[in-house]
Amino acid sequence: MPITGPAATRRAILAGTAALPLFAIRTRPARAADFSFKLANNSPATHPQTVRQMEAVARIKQATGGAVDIAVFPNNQLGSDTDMLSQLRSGAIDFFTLSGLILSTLVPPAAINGVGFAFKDYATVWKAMDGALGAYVRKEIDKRGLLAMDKMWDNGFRQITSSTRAIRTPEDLKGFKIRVPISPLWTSMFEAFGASPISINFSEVYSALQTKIAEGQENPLTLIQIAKLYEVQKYCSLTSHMWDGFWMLANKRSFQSMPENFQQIVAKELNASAVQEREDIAKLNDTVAADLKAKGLEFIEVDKAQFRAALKQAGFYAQWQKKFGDEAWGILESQVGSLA
Ligand code: X2X
Repeated sequence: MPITGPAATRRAILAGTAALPLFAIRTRPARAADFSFKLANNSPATHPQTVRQMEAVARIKQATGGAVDIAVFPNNQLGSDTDMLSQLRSGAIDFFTLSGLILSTLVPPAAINGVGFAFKDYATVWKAMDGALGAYVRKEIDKRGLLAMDKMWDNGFRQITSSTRAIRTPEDLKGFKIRVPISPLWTSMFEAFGASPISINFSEVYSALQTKIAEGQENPLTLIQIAKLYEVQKYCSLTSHMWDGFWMLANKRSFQSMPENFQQIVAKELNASAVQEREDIAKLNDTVAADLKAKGLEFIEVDKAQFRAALKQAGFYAQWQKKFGDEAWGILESQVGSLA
C-alpha cells in the first residue's frame, strides 16, 4: 500500500539527505564555515583560559581553511555553569570548560581530583591528570554522553578568602558562611570543617560577597585577582585545600559531525592551548600574591596539616572513599600516595 501524507514527505526528505549538503554548500556565501560552533566558559575575558581558547579557535579556523569556526563566549555570557552544562548536553553549546567538581553533578567520579589535600604540588597534579586518573575520569565522562579532551586546563590550588574573620585554624571555619560552587564534594568538605557552605554559581559570587550573603569564598589566587574578588574580601588564608581544573567538554553529536581530520585538528589545538594555559597560570602564581597584597588583601599562612587532620577526624576521607569506590580511590592513591 503506498504511503502518502506528511510521514511520506518526511521519509522522502530523509532519504534525500545525502544530496542536501552539496546543495546547501553551493548556495552558501563564499567561505562560510561548514561547522559553526560555540565554546563557552565561566572565566573573565582576560583570564588565560579565555585568552588561550581564543588562540586555539583562530588556529583551528586557519588549519581547516575556514571550515571550522568556533566562537568563544567567556565570562558566563551564555549563563551560569549549571545552565551551560545543560546547554552543552542539548547541543545549544558545543564546547564548554567546566570544573570536574561541578561536572560531578552529572558524572560523580569527575569530582575525584577535589579530594581535600590530595595533591601536594603541580608535578603530582599533571602526572595524575595527564595519566591514569585523568584517563579514568574521561572514560566516565564518555559513558555519560559527553566527550572530554585529553588535556585539562588549570584553575589552581584553592585558597580561602573572607570579609569578616581571619581564618587561621580549622576552628575559625566553624559557622563561617562560605560560598562554594554547586557540587556535593565542596559542600561536604566545608561541612566537615563545621562551616556553613552556601552553593552559588560563579556568575553570582562577586555580588554574594558584596552583599555579604556569604562572608567568604575559596578560589585560586589568579581568579581572585582577575575576577576582582579582592575588592570585596579582606583576608586570604593560604590553605591550598584542593586542586581544581577544567575539563574541555564537547557535545558528542557536534564533535562527531566533523570529518575525522577536523576532529583531530580541533582536539590537537585545544590540547595545545590547555598546556600553554597551565604555563600562564604557573607564571602568574609567582607574582599574583604580591599584587593582591598591594591591593590590600591580608595574607595568612596556615598549618595545612591541621586542616587535613580536621577533615580526617570528621570522617571526610572515609566517606568519600566509599562514595568514589575502591577502583577510583585506588587510582587516586596510586598517584598521590595513601590518604588514610
Ligand atoms: O566557581 C568557581 O569558584 C570556579 C570559577 O573556580 C569554578 O569554576 C569551580
